Amino acid sequence: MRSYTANEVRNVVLLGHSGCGKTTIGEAALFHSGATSRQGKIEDGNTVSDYDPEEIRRKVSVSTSVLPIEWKDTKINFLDTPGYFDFVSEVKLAMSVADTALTVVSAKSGLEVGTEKAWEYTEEMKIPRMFFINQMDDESADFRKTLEELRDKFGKTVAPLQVPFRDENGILGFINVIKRDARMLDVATGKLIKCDIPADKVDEVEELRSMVVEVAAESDDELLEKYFNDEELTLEEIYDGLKKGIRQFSIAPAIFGSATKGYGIKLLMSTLVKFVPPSEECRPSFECIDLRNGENTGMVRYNSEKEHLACFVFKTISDPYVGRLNLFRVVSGTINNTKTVYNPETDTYEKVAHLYVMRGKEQIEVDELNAGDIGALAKLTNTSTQHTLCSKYFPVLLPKIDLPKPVLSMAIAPKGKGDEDKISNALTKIKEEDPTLKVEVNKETKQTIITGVGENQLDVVVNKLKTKYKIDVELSDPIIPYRETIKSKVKVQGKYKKQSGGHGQFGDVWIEFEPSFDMTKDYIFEEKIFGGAVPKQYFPAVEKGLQECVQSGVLAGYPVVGLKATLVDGSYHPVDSSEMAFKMATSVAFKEGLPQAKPVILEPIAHVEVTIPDKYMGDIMGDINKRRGRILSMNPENEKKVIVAEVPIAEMQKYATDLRSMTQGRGSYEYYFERYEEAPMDVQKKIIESRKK
Ligand SMILES: Nc1nc2c(ncn2[C@@H]2O[C@H](COP(=O)(O)OP(=O)(O)OP(=O)(O)O)[C@@H](O)[C@H]2O)c(=O)[nH]1
Ligand SMILES: [Mg+2]
Repeated sequence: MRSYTANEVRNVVLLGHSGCGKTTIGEAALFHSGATSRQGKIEDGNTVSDYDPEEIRRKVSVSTSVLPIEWKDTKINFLDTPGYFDFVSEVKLAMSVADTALTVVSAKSGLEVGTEKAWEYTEEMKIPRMFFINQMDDESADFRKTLEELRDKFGKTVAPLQVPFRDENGILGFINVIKRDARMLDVATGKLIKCDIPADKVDEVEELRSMVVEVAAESDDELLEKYFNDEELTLEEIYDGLKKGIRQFSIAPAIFGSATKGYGIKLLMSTLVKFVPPSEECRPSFECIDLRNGENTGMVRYNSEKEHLACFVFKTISDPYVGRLNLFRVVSGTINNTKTVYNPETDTYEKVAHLYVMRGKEQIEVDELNAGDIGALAKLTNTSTQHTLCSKYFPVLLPKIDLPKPVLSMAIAPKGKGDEDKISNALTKIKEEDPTLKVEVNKETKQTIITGVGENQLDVVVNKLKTKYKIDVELSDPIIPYRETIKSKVKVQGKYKKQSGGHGQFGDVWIEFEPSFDMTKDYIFEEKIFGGAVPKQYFPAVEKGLQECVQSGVLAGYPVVGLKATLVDGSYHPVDSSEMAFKMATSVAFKEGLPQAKPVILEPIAHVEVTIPDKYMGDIMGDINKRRGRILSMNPENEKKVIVAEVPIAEMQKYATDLRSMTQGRGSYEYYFERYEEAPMDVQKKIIESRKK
């Protein structure tokens, strides 16, 4: 593959709801551009993009693949992203290195949540966009309805460049709206043959044409004037207007086709080359931090091979079969296989021995890559996703993008004995590939907890462990770290006495237990001993005893917090008393005293912020109430609402899944531990019961 410059490259991210056909479009583009000799199918598990065993098994994409194709002296790097919402970080990272978004919509399903989200992302990131309305070969495909839904939702920005139609035999044809040129499918050859515009389509074509011409004219003052003077715009002028409109985000052209049948795929590639601005124009520069003189912000790097080198790593693959690879976009300058690059994040140098262009999992070795292009480096030891690689003499840091916070936690444990060490190594590797996966060992419960964005993501982790690392694991709800405390004051005696011949044991304490009201500390210990009733040397033993006792409360064995213990009296024996005996005496006092001091169970409460479209407000608030939550406020944020609430963590365990089903994936949330609170009586009873089992 030859090297391309930023004015010859289009980095196109494929977006859209799961199942709309993104991977199949990538596959069709590879085939129709001649990059591959046959077109793979999702059903056969042999597409270039979905090569991972998990993708083949599920028949959906779980991670982004790069699919470079060469078309009309231009390189189009398709970035095929997963449509499942759990993998949105893959989408966002792919978008961070793309210049244009191609949102795919199924003409069978019409507008879906994934289509809306794709639009939101392109609005956030301000990148030019285009639609491909796919699955037109299907009998149930409804192009009119799909287009209307798109225009209802996104306005007249959506500009159809074609009108599809079916003849009386159901055979498909397409009319080029701008050229007023109709083509009919020749069933025998699969080719499109020129034909007349069907009489019943003439008005429709004219109507759509004037819509497209109007938006094209609006992108340029001169064209607009001509348009208002009722002068006919030339084809070139319309094309120019479209190009400008795409660059200014005011036009998102829509074309139609079928990925499985290959209809519209060449047109798609040609449209990307002809109408979509090259990388250099879409993303002329990138903001970065200049590291030469401290950390200077506000600097930019131009998307040009003449600049100093800076690359942004948007993906790390760490796989026992594929090896370790870092995929990056050259943001500025040129990288070649003789260079050493600097990673300012880890302050290390990485050697560039082999430089690749990735096509799915295939590594195609190249000598150099210029600004605007996408490539990969193997075996970098200190580099991973969101890192910058740059010239050591002109170091810069490219900004990281915000990724969704992991919210769904599960405890993970190996089924087989002896896999504990293996599992933690494997999880480290999987985590490297997935920046939204969190892995930690809970000190209190000793459970390994994995936290992700959704159930599918965690399920992928389980399957990767099984197939790639040969470790069988099971997931369970994490143990909730309840606490115990007391609500009243008691004064009790704890006496420990043993006389079994020879040297005896004697310790005797009077302790006052009361609430300290400080739930961040387990206990506060004081002594008010007068006249040496307990000799000073035994005070530390009493405290030690207390320290051990608070590990396990008297109700359900959970750690005790918010306790104040004051040693007020006691007695000792000059020979039999010992530290050990005083520690035991304290334990007796604790076990005697706490049950009398109104012990209660405390549960962890989370601060929760749920972001949802307006129409779900009622449902979500009702649901939070059912979860024993308290709503603190409701605030507007862009087009959405944020509900701020406090909810017991025990009630939040499956919230990621439930919120998704309540909002069809439109809602998101974040939460963090806020404080402990006394659990309601019925909840306490259940907790105590379940600990007895
Ligand atoms: N009839 C028909 N089926 C299609 C077409 N394009 C894709 N499909 C089928 O639709 C299903 C989903 O296609 P994919 O390419 O996996 O869709 P995707 O958008 O990549 O899905 P995710 O990876 O889950 O986001 C597969 O069974 C494809 O064979 C098409 O043009 N016509
Ligand atoms: Mg896919």
